[in-house]
Amino acid sequence: MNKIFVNQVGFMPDSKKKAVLNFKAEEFQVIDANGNPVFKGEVSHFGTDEISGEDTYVADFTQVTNQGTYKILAGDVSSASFFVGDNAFDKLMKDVCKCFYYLRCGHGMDKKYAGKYFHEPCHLTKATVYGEDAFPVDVCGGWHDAGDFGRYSTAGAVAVAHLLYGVRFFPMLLDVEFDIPKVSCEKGVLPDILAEVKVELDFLMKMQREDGSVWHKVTTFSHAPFIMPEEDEEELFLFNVSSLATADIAAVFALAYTVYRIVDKEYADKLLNRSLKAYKWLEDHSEAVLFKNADGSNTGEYPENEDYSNRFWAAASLYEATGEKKYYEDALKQKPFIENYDKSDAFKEYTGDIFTCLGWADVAGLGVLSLILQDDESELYTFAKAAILHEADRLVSNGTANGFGLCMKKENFIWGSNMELLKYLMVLTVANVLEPNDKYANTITAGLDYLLGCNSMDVSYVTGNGEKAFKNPHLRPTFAAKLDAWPGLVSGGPNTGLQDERASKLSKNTPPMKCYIDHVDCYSLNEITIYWNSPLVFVLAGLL
Ligand code: G3I
Ligand code: 9MR
Ligand code: ZN
Repeated sequence: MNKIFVNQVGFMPDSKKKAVLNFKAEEFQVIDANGNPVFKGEVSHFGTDEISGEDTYVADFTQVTNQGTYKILAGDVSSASFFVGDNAFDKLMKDVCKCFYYLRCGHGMDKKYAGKYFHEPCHLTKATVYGEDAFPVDVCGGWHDAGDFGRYSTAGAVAVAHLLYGVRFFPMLLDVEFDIPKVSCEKGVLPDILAEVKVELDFLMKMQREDGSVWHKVTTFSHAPFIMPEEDEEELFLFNVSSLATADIAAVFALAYTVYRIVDKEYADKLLNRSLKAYKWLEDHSEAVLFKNADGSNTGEYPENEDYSNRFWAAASLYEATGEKKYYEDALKQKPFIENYDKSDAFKEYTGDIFTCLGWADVAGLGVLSLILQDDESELYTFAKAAILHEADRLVSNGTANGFGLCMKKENFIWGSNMELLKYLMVLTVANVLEPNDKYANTITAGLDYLLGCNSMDVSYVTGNGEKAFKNPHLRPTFAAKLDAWPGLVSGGPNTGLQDERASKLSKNTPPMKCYIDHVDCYSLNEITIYWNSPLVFVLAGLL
């Protein structure tokens, strides 16, 4: 079928603007809301590529800069509408942030702010320490991870990190308001983003044991059926501690200290103490303590094969928070372990540069962000900067290999491919801070275009944002309540792995970009999680 794929949300006036056609047209027009043509141009033929399965033609309308709502017409085919203007992403940003509020567990919700999406308090009982004869522990609060009700320490730490690095790199994020209850602090009232992040930080503090180590997760033994969170009354278990979770928490608490110390010294000091406690535990346990699900348990595992990048992130983050040389030296010592761990071509093909990976598993890139913030001209700073710029250049070059200008290769279409994309856009965003360049800005724009509708599925992967936004996330609360999904949720997106039953029925020859179904059953294609929303907040913050 002939189609015009376009970002269905919008464009900043000075950004590059393009639509992609999967058919040959002599000419295309941009028409305004009254149907009047404002621009005419010719398409250029790009051809086929290995990711989209389309013979693509590109329609460039960068010259349209006046504020307004438009569509593209070519022959008798019309695109979805989109907006051009300085505030093109304002609603999107608010929606994406508000989703964290809707994912709150425990007593987190208030009808006044949640409206029809309110759910009763949930997961309130104390959690049993799995396999130990210990008193049950109160770990109430935080955010549900995703479509499931699990709460996982590494996943939570990484989502918080994306948001707080967002604040550190782009302080204007502190001005974004998204209609959540106000929270007071020493200096008055917390900015919304810090009030929301505090919910998860408070929970993560509860996940830390007296000895400084951190439980890997708290979940029921098996995933709940598709019921409301408050109806999920199965026993909660705290599964084993891991050095992965402990290091990630050491890192993210140190980062949080650098943000909260400006508004609430006492809270910030508490975070730093907790970080140091976790770090001390890591020093006393130099062997990795990895994580495997208990036999028969099917909730999220978040497995990692080693903890080098986690320890690197913890050291780099504590260095940036305290300025103490000891942590710098620790990060430096950790670096060769990361470098030497897995250098197979397949791994490189899939990850790019390991030092620019931004979670949930490989987190060295988060350490690199701390080193860049420290900006001390040290060997590690120079290394960090070069890693970001080098990876950004690789991504720019990836973008020349398909008609969509998308910085992804076929290997990147795994479970949560939209996060692979958003992590790449974070790298490009940081590169654009370090050395502003149109090539980075244009690749970021093309990535956002893809996410928001300029893709061969012709779908916006953010609920409620775009005329053809996906509608059926794998998400328990809205399904159980028979409601439309909350606006602002990022779908996991196309995944050639096709790992759930419904997805497995798609042909194995489906092009990567089309390995997607907007169906609630498809957890390997269409779930949502906190750490798929969080990198989008960072990227949008870079455009504020
Ligand atoms: O690391 C390999 C790479 O070497 C290989 O080339 C590539 C292609 O096969 O796969 C990579 O591994 C992938 C891994 O994620 C790392 O990204 C696996 O294929 C993929 O199956 C795995 O998916 C994870 C999924 O859980 C299953 O474990 C997702 O990233 C992760 O986001 C998802 O997390 C779930 C939680 O468990 C439970 N809560 C919901 C959440 C989102 O679906
Ligand atoms: O709903 C679960 C989703 O959050 C997870 O990402 C996914 C993989 O762990 O598992 C989903 O739960 C499914 C379970 O694993 C198997 N039975 C069907 C469940 C979904 O309805
Ligand atoms: Zn809950």
